[in-house]
Amino acid sequence: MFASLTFSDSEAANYVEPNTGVSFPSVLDDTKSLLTVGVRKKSLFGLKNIDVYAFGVYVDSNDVKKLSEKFSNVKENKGIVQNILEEDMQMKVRLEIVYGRLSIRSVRSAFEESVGSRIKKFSGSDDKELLQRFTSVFKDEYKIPRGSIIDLSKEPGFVLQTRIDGQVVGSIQSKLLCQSLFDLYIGEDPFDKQAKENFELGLASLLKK
Ligand code: DAO
Ligand code: DAO
Repeated sequence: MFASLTFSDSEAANYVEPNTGVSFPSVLDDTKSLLTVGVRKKSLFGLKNIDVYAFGVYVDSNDVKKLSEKFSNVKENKGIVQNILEEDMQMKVRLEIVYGRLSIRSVRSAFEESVGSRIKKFSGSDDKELLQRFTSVFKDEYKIPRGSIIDLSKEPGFVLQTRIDGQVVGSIQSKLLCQSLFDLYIGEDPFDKQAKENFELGLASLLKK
């Protein structure tokens, strides 16, 4: 599926996101498989698009096996993707920052806009309390220079856990927040359309196994 599969040693394979050159391990936490990579862009002053971060989306292979039984009758991949956003299955999106001048303030306001719009879409109303519960983990003293790695993982029971460079900075139990966050990458109107298509293809082939 990816043009640039490289093997750094006999075990570990990495996928390189071609626009940014960022590489992602094909397996994380022993059981999570990389299904797609992509780029989050943002337009600055309506003038130019900057690459903010590269991302990789992982699904837990054991959870996918369970799903394949549940969805054995669903023929269309699209339906499955919408369904897995609502399932209690482990997933992870890893972000690697490529924009060198990211401030916590801009992360907070981008998050309120992107995740906020999804919360509204799924729940029909603004949930300022939920957004603030999440953005309160974005402490002003955190630094996220180019190369920082942010892992957002959906843990059992719809717990969204955030890690910066491996360190846990917050965990929030909310199905709505989990669904809204992953919708940005694999939902109806994703940041990177090609990445979403590759996710669907990857998931379909995992489900056939
Ligand atoms: O410097 O004001 C600026 C422009 C920054 C654009 C910020 C986009 C933030 C996107 C979310 C990043 C999440 C880690
Ligand atoms: O790209 O709009 C977006 C959504 C990105 C979600 C980013 C969450 C970042 C959490 C960590 C912040 C660290 C200060």
